[in-house]
Amino acid sequence: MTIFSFTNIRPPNAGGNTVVAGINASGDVAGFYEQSGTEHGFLYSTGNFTDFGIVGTVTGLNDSDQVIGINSGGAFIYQNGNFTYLNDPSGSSTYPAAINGSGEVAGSYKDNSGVNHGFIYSNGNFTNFDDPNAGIQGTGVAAINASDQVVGDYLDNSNVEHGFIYHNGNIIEISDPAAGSSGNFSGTIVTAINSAGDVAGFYFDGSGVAHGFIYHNGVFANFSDPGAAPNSGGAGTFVYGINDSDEVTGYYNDSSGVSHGFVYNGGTFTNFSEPYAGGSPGFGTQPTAINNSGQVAGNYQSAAEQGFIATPVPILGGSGDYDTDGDRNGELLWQNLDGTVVSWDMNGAQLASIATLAQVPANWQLAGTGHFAGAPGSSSNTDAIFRSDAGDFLIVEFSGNQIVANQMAGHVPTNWHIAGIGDFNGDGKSDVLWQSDAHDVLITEMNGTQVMVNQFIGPAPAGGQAAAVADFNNDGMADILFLTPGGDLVMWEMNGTQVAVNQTIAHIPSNWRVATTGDFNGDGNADILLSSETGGQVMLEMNGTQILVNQFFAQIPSNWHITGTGDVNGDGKSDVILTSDAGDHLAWQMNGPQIVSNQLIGPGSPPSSPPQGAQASPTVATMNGQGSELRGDDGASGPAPDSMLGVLRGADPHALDHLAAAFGHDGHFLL
Ligand SMILES: [Ca+2]
Ligand SMILES: [Ca+2]
Ligand SMILES: [Ca+2]
Ligand SMILES: [Ca+2]
Repeated sequence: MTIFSFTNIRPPNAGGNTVVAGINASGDVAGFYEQSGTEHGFLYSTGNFTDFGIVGTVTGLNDSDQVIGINSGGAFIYQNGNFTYLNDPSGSSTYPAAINGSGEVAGSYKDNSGVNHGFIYSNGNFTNFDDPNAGIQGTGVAAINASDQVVGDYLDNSNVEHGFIYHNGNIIEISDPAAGSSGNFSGTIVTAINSAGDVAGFYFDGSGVAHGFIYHNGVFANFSDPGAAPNSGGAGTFVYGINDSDEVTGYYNDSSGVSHGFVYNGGTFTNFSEPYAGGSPGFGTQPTAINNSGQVAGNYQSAAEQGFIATPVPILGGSGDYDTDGDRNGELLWQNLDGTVVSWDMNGAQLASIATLAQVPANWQLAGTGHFAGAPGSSSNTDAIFRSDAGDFLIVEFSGNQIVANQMAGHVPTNWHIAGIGDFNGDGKSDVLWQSDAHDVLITEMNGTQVMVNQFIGPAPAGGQAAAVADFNNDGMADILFLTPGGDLVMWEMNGTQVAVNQTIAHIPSNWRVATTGDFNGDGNADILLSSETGGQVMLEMNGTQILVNQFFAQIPSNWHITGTGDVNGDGKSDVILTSDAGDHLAWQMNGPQIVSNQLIGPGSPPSSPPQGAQASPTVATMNGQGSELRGDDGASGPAPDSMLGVLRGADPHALDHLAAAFGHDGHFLL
């Protein structure tokens, strides 16, 4: 199980669909986007886009940022502003499918009869090849690895797909023995090969349902995503990428026909959806490639088709008091990618120390923090809850940096997910909120590590998703915030397992989501932080179901993400933790919707230079006026002014009109 953060790939001039073709070892991606009826190629690298003009298509890139595609000159390799053309002299319509680290390109061309043939291009020379079993459409090519092994597929004379590996004049046929051999969806399709020569792809069974496979030395390992609802031919599990650790990526179709991404690694699936992906049948989230860092690139459906990078990130379990220095600052509890669980002792943005608390197996995941053993302020430290891929959950109680209890608490089927931690019945001890894939809601009332009551509550409102658990009315009992597919924010004020108040509090546009909650103004009522697909940040200060303040307060670059909250300076107001794709962390010390300090988290004194890629967004400038002020530098003391994030400060706390004007909405940002 992996947690991903998502970077939206949206070139500045994109006016329609954006398609991502591949990702390299550095996390750079290449693709093309629509602008005024034409398609432009782009390379995205560490937050910056390079546009290389009108293209027919872009199909891939290598670790040296050589990009391949087709433009008016034919097939090309683009690098650093220069085009090299590689049109196979044996035919026409040269299609470059993939490029390896040596700059060798594999692809196909058409002969005078329109039949496809494979080629390898290396330093100006072409080697052409065919699979001898290919039918009248010829040989198609998908990928090439560092050893010049090329994979592809062909239709035989019975219109059944087969894959192959071509290397040095030899062909190995790849036909999964479980594949069907008749019908519209039949046979084996090869899509990827890694540096060890392991091949990935998918096959259609006798019913036309797709399943994934990895092929290694003549042996097929087949797999199907458990979320796939293969109730018809042409649906199922589709594989498009493999890395050198044999992690594969692709997508599956759910029972509604909507696509979701997965990474499959040694028998374990991590399923995911880009957070802003729409839910129309036929699309959704569709990965296309995975690099050796486990970063996945692909496309998702929003207002138009968009690209994404999914980057594996450490899990922020939450904020609490794990230390013994008594400074009352909320330390941060993380599960790192290597499974170590660490506590960061915070002093504002300064990282005073790191304590390693535990090492958990790869199939266990930090799912949140709470006070299972007792109320905060007593002798009890904050506790943590972990969930396994098999559905078990356990509670870990801390005293200082020592684990004093480590207790298996129960088992809940894996189609149920921990949606939040909070004290629903006000006994001072945390409880657990669960939500199922079918959108049902369950509360487990806990007494320390003991399950007291498993109470089925019922379906979430309007098929919604629990977005947060927090005490919005400061009555000591946790409440639940849902976001429905239609964009309604619905609050359940809870009294134990009873829904005391069930109220729609706002309607938000389809490209906004709940990022996190916290008490940002310190009045005891939890507040809501909303984020947009394009990096806008809005704070809703709450009093129960009432929105007291609704304010746009920041715009962040696409490669920075809100990770969670914690009170890092101990002033009783929640602060916001952000993480970049490069793994840097930033703390926003908050006073309501105002960012009073904006600094990289690190040991020692905070750095004086702003983080790379974090800068004022030009789109925010259009929001000036009507009592709002675009701040360059707020003049606050300290070396890292707010200028790096272009914070908008509004005199009018109800920034509804400014929001509507800024985003071109119809004034219905929040109703
Ligand atoms: Ca409780
Ligand atoms: Ca409450
Ligand atoms: Ca508050
Ligand atoms: Ca604070």
